[in-house]
Amino acid sequence: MKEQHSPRIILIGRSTAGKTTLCQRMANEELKYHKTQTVQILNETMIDTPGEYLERRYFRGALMVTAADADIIVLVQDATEPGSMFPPAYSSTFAKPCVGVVTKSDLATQEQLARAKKYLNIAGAEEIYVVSGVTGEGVDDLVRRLGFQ
Ligand SMILES: Nc1nc2c(ncn2[C@@H]2O[C@H](COP(=O)(O)OP(=O)(O)OP(=O)(O)O)[C@@H](O)[C@H]2O)c(=O)[nH]1
Ligand SMILES: [Mg+2]
Repeated sequence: MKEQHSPRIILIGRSTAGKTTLCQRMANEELKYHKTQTVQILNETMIDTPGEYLERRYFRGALMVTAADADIIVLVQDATEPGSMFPPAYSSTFAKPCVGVVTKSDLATQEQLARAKKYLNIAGAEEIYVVSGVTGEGVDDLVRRLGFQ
């Protein structure tokens, strides 16, 4: 019989969106900034990707291959970013449940939060969570949804 495991998630979003900070927060690790250079797996459950995987067309194939290992796609959008790298209906390319996460809620205005949610809706996220990796706001709800302890 297959061993029970927490769902494996993959975080996708542009550079500095806050993917690594959120992973560290969800894993209860010390927040330590480092630029993600390559795919990193935390706690055997979180696949953290470099922003370049989304930003550069050349890496999109690698992102699809990496996402094949995941049960849930997590699209990460920085609330303070006045644009989005996610194409419309982006989630449909993965054919997996897709959760949207707006980061940097501690820095954002209501208008910025609403705009970020709209981008994630357009990208096809089925549910959207608003969090701050730095203060931890909203992270507990997300952790429950993702099936972590
Ligand atoms: N205020 C605030 N800062 C944040 C938050 N999340 C991330 N940051 C900051 O934003 C910067 C980038 O965060 P990372 O978590 O490294 O971003 P990333 O998405 O992993 O970026 P890449 O590894 O380059 O793809 C760091 O200086 C973080 O401290 C947040 O929720 N609030
Ligand atoms: Mg990173």
